[in-house]
Amino acid sequence: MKKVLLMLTLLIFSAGSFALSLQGSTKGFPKKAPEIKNLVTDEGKPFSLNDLRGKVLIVTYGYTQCPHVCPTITAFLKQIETELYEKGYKDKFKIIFISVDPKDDTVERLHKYKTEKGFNDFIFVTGKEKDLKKVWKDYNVYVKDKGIMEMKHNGHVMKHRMIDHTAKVTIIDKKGYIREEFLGMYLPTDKIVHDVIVLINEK
Ligand SMILES: [Cu+2]
Repeated sequence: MKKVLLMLTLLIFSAGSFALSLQGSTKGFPKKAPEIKNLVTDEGKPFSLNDLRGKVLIVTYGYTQCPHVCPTITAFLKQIETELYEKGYKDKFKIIFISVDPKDDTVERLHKYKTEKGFNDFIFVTGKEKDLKKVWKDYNVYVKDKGIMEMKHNGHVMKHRMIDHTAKVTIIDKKGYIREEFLGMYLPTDKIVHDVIVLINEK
């Protein structure tokens, strides 16, 4: 009897500490992930959060012509993906990249970006401006298109398409609830890997 009680206590304790052990920004969460409508994947298929229910989702926001921020974020995400694959969690999570550039990020451009950069298992998502705007608003992503800007690189003038945008990752659990976010472009890969595993193992 004592043994059973001890086991029960341990179980309850570990279940409790699991829920508390998310390491991102959890303020305002859990929150039902707002519906994402009318968007399309880089394979030209309709994008639906419901189709991904049962997987932990790692969502970021950016554009293919982004000079620094998005390449940094996607490199970290690739590292996270590799670690989770090595730990045997393939098919238990999905990385999603939602465009902040309806003007230039066509389905074709997103697909080319994904395959050229080796992000083959990520889902890139785009759509019409009004539909994307709704998603940015619902997911609290700031987006400001600044057009073409000239920047100097080692004495050369380079033209960049500049869109200011929030750099962050939103983590959605298997039941479709936003649980936490990681802000900034330098993603703490260990923490994200840890948290995704915690959420994969939730009932
Ligand atoms: Cu970017």
